[in-house]
Amino acid sequence: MSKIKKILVANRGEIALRIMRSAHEMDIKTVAVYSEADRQSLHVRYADEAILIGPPPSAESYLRIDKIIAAAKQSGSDAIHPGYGFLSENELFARRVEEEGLAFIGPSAKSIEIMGSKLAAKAAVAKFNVPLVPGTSEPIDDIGKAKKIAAEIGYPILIKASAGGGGKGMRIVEDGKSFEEQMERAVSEATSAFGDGSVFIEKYITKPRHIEFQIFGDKHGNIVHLFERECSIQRRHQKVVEEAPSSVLTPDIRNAMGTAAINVAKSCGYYNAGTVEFIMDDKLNFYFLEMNTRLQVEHPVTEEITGLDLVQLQIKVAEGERFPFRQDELSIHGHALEIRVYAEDPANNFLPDIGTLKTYTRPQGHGIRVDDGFEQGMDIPFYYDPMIAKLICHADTRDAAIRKMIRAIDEYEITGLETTLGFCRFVMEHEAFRSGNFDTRFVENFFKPEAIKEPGDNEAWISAALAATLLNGKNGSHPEPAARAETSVKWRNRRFEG
Ligand code: MV4
Repeated sequence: MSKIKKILVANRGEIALRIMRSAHEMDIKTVAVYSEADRQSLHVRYADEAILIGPPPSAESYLRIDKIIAAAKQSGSDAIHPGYGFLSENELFARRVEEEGLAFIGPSAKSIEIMGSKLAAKAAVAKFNVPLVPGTSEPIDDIGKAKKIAAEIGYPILIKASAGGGGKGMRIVEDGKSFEEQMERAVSEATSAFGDGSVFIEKYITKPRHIEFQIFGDKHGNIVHLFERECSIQRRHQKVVEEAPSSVLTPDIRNAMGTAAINVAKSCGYYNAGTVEFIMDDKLNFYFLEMNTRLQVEHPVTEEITGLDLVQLQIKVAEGERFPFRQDELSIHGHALEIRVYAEDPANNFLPDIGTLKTYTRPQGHGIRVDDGFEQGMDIPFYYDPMIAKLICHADTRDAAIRKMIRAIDEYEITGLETTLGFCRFVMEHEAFRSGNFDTRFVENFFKPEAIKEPGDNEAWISAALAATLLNGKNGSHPEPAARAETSVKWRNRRFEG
């Protein structure tokens, strides 16, 4: 393996920029690929070269292996970074990249393939001392036999599709009465959704926390973990808040989980960055669920607490370098939080609210990081994920990180569309979040759109104007522009209070 000179980034938005920044710091040239919807995007402007690969729909652009390989050849790239989403966990893509003599900045195609199937993953880790949720580890072919196992495990149980993931293809069965019917439905759903009807059953953990471990391997067989991320604050399997470290892990549990995570990675000969996902029950028992064979959206919280640049490490590992640290040289520094700012309307069932960023001003200051792919005046395209930005805060303690996050949310000014900023502020201020005592049902248990008592935009303006008028002691005159703007921002951001 030799030094990489030019990387094609097979992605868009904030993660494409994130990857290119690290590449440039390493004197590596970058090539952007883009769809017709992304002509004006920042990743296109930031790259040394940019190649148009097709119309806006992902299936005709960012998911086209042939076009991306052609762009890599045309530009003389020697490596491809897939980012997250799109082709990042497609083993055919990883294999093709390597067959074309290019470096894939990620794990082997074989690792992706094994971990892409939950049953193959369970089979791989079987001899590696990794705790699994009680259940079956073979595809169910005999419903009668499966029902007996379900009765032994105890209801409720969960039917999962082997080819599923991220919450897709799961079915809860409350008792034996509906077992056969639910099983038939699960198989037929899995067949039509994934083209693979293999399902298995697990005991249903009713109040799980989602805790994942960042692992990193080099191509010389060294694997370390970079501690955990707590991602229990989710909405319909979409993460909303992530943090590191978790406030429930003791050093002993952290060690045990970290060792299990490394064993999962060893079971498939893993190298490069990966994430091992566990669920934890209310008694702090943990179980391996699945492995994500990519750099994750929430990787910045790990970067903040370890001080490492994960993209730089990914590139070095792809170049064949040894991992520069031993496990005992790594430690946790402070506490980091990340919120995902989506162009979605929390008052309206989180419906995407795409449009133009009329004003867009990022928060600043010590311990604040914003990873985004937009500037004021740009449109959030309708074709892709509506995430505007990730806001990351790092401080000495969890409480200080939360306070910093609230300050940053209040100073983040986005107008022109609705965002999840206020919703994230609601989470930050909630007693259950503050105490650290929450699980994956946080949003459904605590968040109700009725909690939003925001006056309509006009009313907010009137209240703001009135307040400013009273403060100024001038009856009927217009408030100063600065006072108006400030008051309206406060209104917008504080609407979830209470
Ligand atoms: C579970 C579970 C309870 N028991 N497995 C959802 C996403 C996928 N990665 C696995 N998931 C779950 N698997 C058993 N045996 C509950 C979930 C689950 C969940 C897990 C992590 C984060 C959020 C979640 C929300 C609902 C259900």
